[in-house]
Amino acid sequence: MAAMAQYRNIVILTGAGVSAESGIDTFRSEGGLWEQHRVEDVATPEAFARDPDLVLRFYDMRRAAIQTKQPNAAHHALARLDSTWPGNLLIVTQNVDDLHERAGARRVHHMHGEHLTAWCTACDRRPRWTGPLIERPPCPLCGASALRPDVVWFGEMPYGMDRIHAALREADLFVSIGTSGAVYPAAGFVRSARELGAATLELNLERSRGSSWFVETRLGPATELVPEWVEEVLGC
Ligand code: BV8
Repeated sequence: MAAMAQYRNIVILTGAGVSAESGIDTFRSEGGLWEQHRVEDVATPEAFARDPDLVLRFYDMRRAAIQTKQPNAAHHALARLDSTWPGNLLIVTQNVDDLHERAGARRVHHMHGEHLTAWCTACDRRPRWTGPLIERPPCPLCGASALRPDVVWFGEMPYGMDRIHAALREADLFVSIGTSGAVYPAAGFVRSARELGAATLELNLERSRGSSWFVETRLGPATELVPEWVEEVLGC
């Protein structure tokens, strides 16, 4: 791949692998979240309708857990890139944790939602929320007991697809970090980026399902690969 410094508009897609070394479970790995819970039992609107307590407990557990974790060197390197990159840059994350922001990144878009906001289905607003939802607490904005996790469940439309597609149209470099390429539409972004003429780079522990769409793949832990790559891009 050509020298990194020549690129101007970068889209970075991150997945669970970028937070793995912060101690947050990934989904599909040994003992990952989807090994402990069936997706259709905890991460679909049907599951929430069928057994809301099971779903609320699942997200209460994860919401509490991420608040005990810290950003790692990969999050910090991306925050440094975000704060110094003169061109367009968007970190599109599939993660619902807040480690990118806690590392200082600002140009971050959570396409699958966030643990630390709740969605009030009565007033359709999203108040910041750090506590449990199992007791059906009232919405702090409208008082209704209609709060649900502010995450995109399977079968639901991801957030801000227009913003993502606009960034992909501008991008001359698409970088994917710590994702298995198993979940759509995120797994299809590399193909769109490639077809739109962008260079494509994958940084992952193992080849993802969409690996063949990447011009370059670098294998290893995010806390090593990402700081190295950011050094290259910033040329210093
Ligand atoms: C939708 C929030 C309509 C909740 C999540 C096309 C084909 C087939 C199926 C579909 C399709 N289109 C839609 C579907 C259905 C479905 C889907 O993709 N199903 C899959 C399972 C086949 N998609 C949907 O339902 C989506 N909605 O399609 O709406 C629509 C239609 C048209 C256009 C737009 C919309 C909604 C999907 C979102 C679901 N919500 N999360 C929650 O978190 O609980 S998905 C959730 O799982 C994550 O957000 C993430 O997206 C996904 C997990 O994937 P990864 O992050 O990649 O994690 P994983 O564990 O799999 O892999 C980790 C990787 O990291 C591995 O590769 C590993 O090697 C690497 N790694 C590990 N450690 C490290 C590391 N790398 C570096 N360093 C390390 N240390």
